[in-house]
Amino acid sequence: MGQYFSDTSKNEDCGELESSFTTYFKMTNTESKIITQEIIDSIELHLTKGNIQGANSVIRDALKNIDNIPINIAVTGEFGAGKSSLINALMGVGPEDEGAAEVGVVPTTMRRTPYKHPKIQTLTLWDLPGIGTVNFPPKDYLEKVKFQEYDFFIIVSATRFTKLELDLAKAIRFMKKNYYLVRTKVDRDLDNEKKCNPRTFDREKTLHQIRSMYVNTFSQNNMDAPQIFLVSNMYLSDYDFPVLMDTLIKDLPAQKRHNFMLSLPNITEAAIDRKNKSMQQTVWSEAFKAGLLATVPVVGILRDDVEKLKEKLNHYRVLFGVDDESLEVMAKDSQVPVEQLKKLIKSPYLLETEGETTLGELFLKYLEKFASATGGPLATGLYFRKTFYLQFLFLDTVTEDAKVLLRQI
Ligand SMILES: Nc1nc2c(ncn2[C@@H]2O[C@H](COP(=O)(O)OP(=O)(O)O)[C@@H](O)[C@H]2O)c(=O)[nH]1
Ligand SMILES: [Mg+2]
Repeated sequence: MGQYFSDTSKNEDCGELESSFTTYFKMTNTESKIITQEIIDSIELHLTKGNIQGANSVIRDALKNIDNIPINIAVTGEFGAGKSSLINALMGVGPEDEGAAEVGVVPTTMRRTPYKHPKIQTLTLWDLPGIGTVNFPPKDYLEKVKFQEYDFFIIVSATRFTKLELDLAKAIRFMKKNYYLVRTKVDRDLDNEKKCNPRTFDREKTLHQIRSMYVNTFSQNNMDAPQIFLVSNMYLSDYDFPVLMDTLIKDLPAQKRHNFMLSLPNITEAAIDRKNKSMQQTVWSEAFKAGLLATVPVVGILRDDVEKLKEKLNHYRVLFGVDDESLEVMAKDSQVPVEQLKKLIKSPYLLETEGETTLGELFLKYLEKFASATGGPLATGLYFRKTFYLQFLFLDTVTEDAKVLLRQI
């Protein structure tokens, strides 16, 4: 066990560093990788040659890029289709929350409206006027809304697809952009169907019919139907919203995945786990980067580290929606006293008692929990500085807290 306490992460043997780095990223599946394979290869190459500075600078640039790269998502569809509601869903805010898109209002402007994600500054959702409202030909419409600025389009429809919308879809593809077709309000369709045919009502059959109607519209116009996501903005975890989240993450380039994953609402445990995986990769990369450059053994945890750790923990709590402000909102929405919610979770108390002893104890706890587990930095044979192990512990704690709250509410 003694080796885990070595306070320095300096490892003279580059071969070992190289293999631990690649081992970690090999354990991460391709679809959730936030660093591209080319970058991983380039780091590996630097390490093979013993070029520590080179490897370090590649990691530094990759992390900077991941943090700063903008993500712009266009949401288009006719008035009342559920664009504003979908934008709020993607931002993880309720219609009454600050910064939310106003729901159920007639658009007063024919221009696009940007909504900045409340937690992820680099992510903007653009509310575009429906093509039927402005009545432009698709090419002019796309020019007007500055199509080239978006990573992808979401076309929202609540009834059926018009010819103009089909043409728009075709034009988007022609411009070499991706679009996703989201059919909203399926909860309402199911309710209506149930009311009209209470005895013969079949949920799956009704959903299948909605899907088929869209597929037919495409095939009648000699177009391949895209994947169609049946969504309820009211009951996000019930239909295809989780599939939509998975698909968007998978399709985005690796360096945009991290912030996009973090931006998504905690609607399923799988979504929370994905955030964890994504954050883990950044902590791991930071730790690895620090490990490469460490030349002086650091004894214990410095006062400076304590402040930084506190900041980290708070940041993670915000990202996982278990910070005080999020708990207040949750308490109001679920009408459960905030004290009661706080009793269910651990992260608010993690750093409550100050001082090195507490952090030391936490560190021991981490080792107990993870020393025998496969995966994670311990399994790779690299011994990072204590502060990084604590960040992994924070990450797992906020992840568990988010899950506990999801189950509770
Ligand atoms: N039942 C149900 N109502 C929805 C859904 N999405 C939106 N709405 C409602 O439909 C209306 C129009 O939604 P809104 O998001 O403002 O549409 P927009 O005009 O495209 O921005 C509002 O009353 C919403 O509450 C949904 O998935 N299910
Ligand atoms: Mg709207």
